[in-house]
Amino acid sequence: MQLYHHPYSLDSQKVRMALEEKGIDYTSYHVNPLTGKNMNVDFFRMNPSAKLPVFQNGAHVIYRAIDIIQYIDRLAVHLSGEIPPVNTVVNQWMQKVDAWNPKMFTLTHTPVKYRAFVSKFIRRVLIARMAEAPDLASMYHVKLRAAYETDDKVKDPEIMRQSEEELSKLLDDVENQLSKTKYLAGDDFSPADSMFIPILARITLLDLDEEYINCRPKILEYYNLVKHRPSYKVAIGKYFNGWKKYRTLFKTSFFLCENAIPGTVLHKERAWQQATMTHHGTEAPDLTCMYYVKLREAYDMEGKDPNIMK
Ligand SMILES: N[C@@H](CCC(=O)N[C@@H](CS)C(=O)NCC(=O)O)C(=O)O
Repeated sequence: MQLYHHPYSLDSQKVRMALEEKGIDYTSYHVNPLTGKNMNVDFFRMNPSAKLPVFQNGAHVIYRAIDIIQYIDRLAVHLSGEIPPVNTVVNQWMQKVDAWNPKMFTLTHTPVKYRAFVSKFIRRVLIARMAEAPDLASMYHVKLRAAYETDDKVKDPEIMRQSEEELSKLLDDVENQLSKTKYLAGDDFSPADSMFIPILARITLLDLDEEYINCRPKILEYYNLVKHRPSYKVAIGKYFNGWKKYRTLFKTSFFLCENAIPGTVLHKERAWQQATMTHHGTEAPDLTCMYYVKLREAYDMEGKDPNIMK
């Protein structure tokens, strides 16, 4: 079994916690979305959404965190030989937690300068990969368009308000539940907890504990309790406790700075794109014109961004 994931990715953390809780062994592959590694051709070919995590068991590939966790659960039951009834309470909580999308919340609480820098870098990677694998150009194009849409959305104060409101509502429901039970779906730890705890860790990473956690005593107590679990330590604590948080973040910023020095990525990639285009043009002359249309569109989108050439 293989898991493609990254310590930064909240949805990956959910799956990693569930795997640790069940004691399931797997081969781990780190794919850093902040450095555009999820756009690498081999990975993108397997998973054109480029989203993490991806779980593979033989020919079986699963893409959504909730589906992976349900699969792991069934697998663990199968291995232990017992067949407990389907726990609807656990499932309901899993669906509820899954319904909150952390993307806009995270982006709107990330400093603008850093956000713009990463976004520009990712768009350049996308354009370069498009030229590298012209057969995937239209899929890369979908991602590029989505990246521009996200850039627009993130500037909308209403989007920020909405994501904050949805999170507060989820936390209020959890607070209420934790006043009745020790864990989310009862008095035993369940996959619903594996899905929820990374949300608390994200709030901490964004330095928002005061606003969202400390004011909810039951959640605070629960958070302090679950932080002692080995699954939390392996999936989250290991990367984000104290100074390690800065080491994890530093590794990515170092990569981004190295590759963003003017004249390296952009010019090298452009020269290379020309070569690739010529190569593919010769290989499939009937498609040359379409390749150029895709690349031209990508460059046009790039040109529309007032910051991209700075
Ligand atoms: N519905 C998916 C969402 C996965 C997702 O959005 N993953 C983020 C990281 S937590 C990602 O890979 N983003 C990179 C991208 O969209 O290019 C799931 O539950 O697994």
